[in-house]
Amino acid sequence: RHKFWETQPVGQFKDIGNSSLPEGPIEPPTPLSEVKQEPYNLPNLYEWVTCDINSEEMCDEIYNLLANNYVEDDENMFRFNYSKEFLRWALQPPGYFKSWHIGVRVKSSKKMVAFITGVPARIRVRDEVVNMAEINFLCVHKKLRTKRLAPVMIKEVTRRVHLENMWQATYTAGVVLPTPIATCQYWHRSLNPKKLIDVGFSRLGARMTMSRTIKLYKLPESTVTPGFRKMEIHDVPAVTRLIRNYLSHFSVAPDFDENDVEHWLLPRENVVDSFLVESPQTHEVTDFCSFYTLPSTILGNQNYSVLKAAYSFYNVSTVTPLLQLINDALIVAKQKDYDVFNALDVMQNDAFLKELKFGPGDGKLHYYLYNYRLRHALKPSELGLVLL
Ligand code: YNC
Ligand code: MG
Repeated sequence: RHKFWETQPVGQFKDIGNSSLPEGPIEPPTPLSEVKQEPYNLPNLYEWVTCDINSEEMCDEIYNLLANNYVEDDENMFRFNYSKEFLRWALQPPGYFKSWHIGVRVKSSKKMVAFITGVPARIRVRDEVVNMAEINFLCVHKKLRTKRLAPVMIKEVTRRVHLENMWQATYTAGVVLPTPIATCQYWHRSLNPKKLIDVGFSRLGARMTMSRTIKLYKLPESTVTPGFRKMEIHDVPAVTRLIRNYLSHFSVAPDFDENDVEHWLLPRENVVDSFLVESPQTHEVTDFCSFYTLPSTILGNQNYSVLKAAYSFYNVSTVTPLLQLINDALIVAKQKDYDVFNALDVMQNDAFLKELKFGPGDGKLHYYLYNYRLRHALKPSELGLVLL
């Protein structure tokens, strides 16, 4: 059924429920000298390219490939529209490898037709911190689909990850593959209900009028928590302590150090927003919330072309109630003109989704590990990881 995935060191469907298999790596590392030194073969018309995301021209080519060919919803009404600034951020965390930013071009025209990326991350699985690759942005041009190019892309990124002496990876996908470590759901909180209904993102509820709907989702003009402010560079040590302690409670979570926190959580305009609560009394940082910016192109609407979406990233509440903290995040997202605030049911998000008027989305997001077996699938609330 999965001609490619059956050959890979991933949990297989036939092994589900077999508790005699140990947790941990499926295959041991091989000596680096035994890792294939040359790239995998592509069909003859195509060639590999290692992408320089800092080059304006290359960044444009990658942006355009993804903007026209990357992930769409099931009804093909929306397509992710990652910005160039976002891609530069996502692909250049501390210790990144340029060799893991992999494109495929048509030899004759040099047109970019496929892409896949990895970035390094320390991911803790239960008590073990594992050096992994986070794989993302796998994309094959619409005209080259179902020609088995994706397995070649995956094998090539795997080879380049192995060359850096890393043997595990994590990734998420909307499709079911062998086999998810967790299956999560997106929830959506309307900030601009009229536009969301006009573009077909949401529907008017039963026995609801537009004006009642607008009133239902109305938010205060400004945040309510005393000491709530934007994160700044001098907050990195305090935020790192807060986040590390919080993430230690989940079965799978990143092992962030101060450099990671500075990269992933320090605010960048139109890419990532982070806020914290500094106690007006003690000046301690007690709470934190963040979201990243990922617009979607609206396909075939007369009135609107872009849906502005915020995605809940990492949140920690120790003093401010989580509901109030996230409500303040909704308020700033509304101030910044986002149309919708999205969140997965990971970590403790379940505790605020319904109360803050998020509605469940259709479609799931499956989380995976490569070359690492877990005995049982995790509940979304056991996951402390958000990928972009
Ligand atoms: C997917 N999303 O099952 P079998 S998510 C992984 N992730 O293999 P073909 C996928 N595998 O079942 P197409 C996948 N989607 O026969 C499909 N597959 O064993 C598998 N869409 O290949 C599929 N981006 O080339 C099948 O299919 C085989 O032309 C079929 O290409 C697929 O970034 C794709 O959704 C997704 O651009 C490129 O449809 C294409 O359809 C496309 O004939 C729109 O492929 C965009 C889209 C995916 C977003 C993502 C995470 C990717 C993870 C990849 C796996 C990483 C493994 C770890 C590597 C490092 C290891 C170390 C160490
Ligand atoms: Mg293909």
